[in-house]
Amino acid sequence: MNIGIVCYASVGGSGIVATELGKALARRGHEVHFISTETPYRLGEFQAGLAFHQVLTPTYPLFREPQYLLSLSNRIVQVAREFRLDIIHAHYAVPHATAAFLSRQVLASTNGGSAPRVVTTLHGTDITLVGNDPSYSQIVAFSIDQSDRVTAVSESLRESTYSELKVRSNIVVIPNFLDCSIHRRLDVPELRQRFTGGDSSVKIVTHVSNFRPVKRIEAVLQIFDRIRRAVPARLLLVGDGPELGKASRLGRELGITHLLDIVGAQEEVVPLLSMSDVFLLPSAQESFGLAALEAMACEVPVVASRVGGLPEVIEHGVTGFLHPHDAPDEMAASAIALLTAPELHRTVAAAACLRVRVHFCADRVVPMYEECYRS
Ligand code: GMT
Repeated sequence: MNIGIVCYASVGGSGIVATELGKALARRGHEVHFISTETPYRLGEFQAGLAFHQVLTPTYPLFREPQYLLSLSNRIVQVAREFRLDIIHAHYAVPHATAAFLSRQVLASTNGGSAPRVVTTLHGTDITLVGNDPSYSQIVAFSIDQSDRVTAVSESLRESTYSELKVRSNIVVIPNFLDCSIHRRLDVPELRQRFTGGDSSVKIVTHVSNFRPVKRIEAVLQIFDRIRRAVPARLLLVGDGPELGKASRLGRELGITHLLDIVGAQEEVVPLLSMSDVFLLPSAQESFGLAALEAMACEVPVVASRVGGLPEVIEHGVTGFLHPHDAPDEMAASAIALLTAPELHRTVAAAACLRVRVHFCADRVVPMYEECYRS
């Protein structure tokens, strides 16, 4: 099939999932055309069957507002015509489902009613934080309902879409996934030594995100502050975003700056996760929690909030620990238990990794998208 994947290129779960899906589909013999403002993050080396088409949004002094929806829709029309797309797959509803709908209308009107089919995948904040804002909600709900197929990355997100946007479409849950040949724990003794100074008693507590308010960076620091009082530990912060400055400021206020390793946005997270002992994800909302899945695949137990789709990824007490998002004491207690009881750590790490391999690898999940396209 010829598939156009519309996604955000910036660092974030929806773009990563869209990129991994495109790469996997190309390996399975499909022709995939990414349509985005920049080469998608994590696209990596050239791969046969993959092409990238840039969306350029011209500016004009009369407009204060960039016309992204129009330039994107126009680009989809061009790519669909030139490469005879069968499917336009919009990742993240805002405004990609609307752009896909608009371009399908244009294509159908100039081709005797025939046009590619539109699939929209809902990722989370496109519904729970942005899409349900009264400034957008009517158009977002309409555009989702105009899609030929709609998928959501968790049951929780499916339910929120029905309850918050009153969408009528049948939403199919297709969970997020990883390329499990890449997402596996590596042996990285030298890297670990760089961060621990060679002291084997020092534990590495890690958080990876795009540092938005929804990730609750203050909670990451508060939980770590409790952990380091009980166990020698360092906090590794990976990623970038508007709240990263807050991490440094809170670190200073808590007097733990010397225990922080802030490495910014990194394309290769597997080596960093492979040297980690515990992963913290105290988000206020998380439709799925791809970062948690990546940690679990690298045998790092996750301590996270019991919100959104995280309970569909982590079974409390078996493959990680879940607590109310505003319970730093409970989260710290679980992390300390993991860091001080090697047998518990081994059992949870192994169960987490097994859960990823059984349920969340590309070989299991990508055929679900193919089935969706075929239908
Ligand atoms: O979490 C973010 O801020 C980024 C956002 C995105 O669109 O990239 O992530 C959402 O989609 C991911 C991929 O499906 C999910 O794993 C994240 O849980 C979800 N984030 C939230 O729901 C807050």
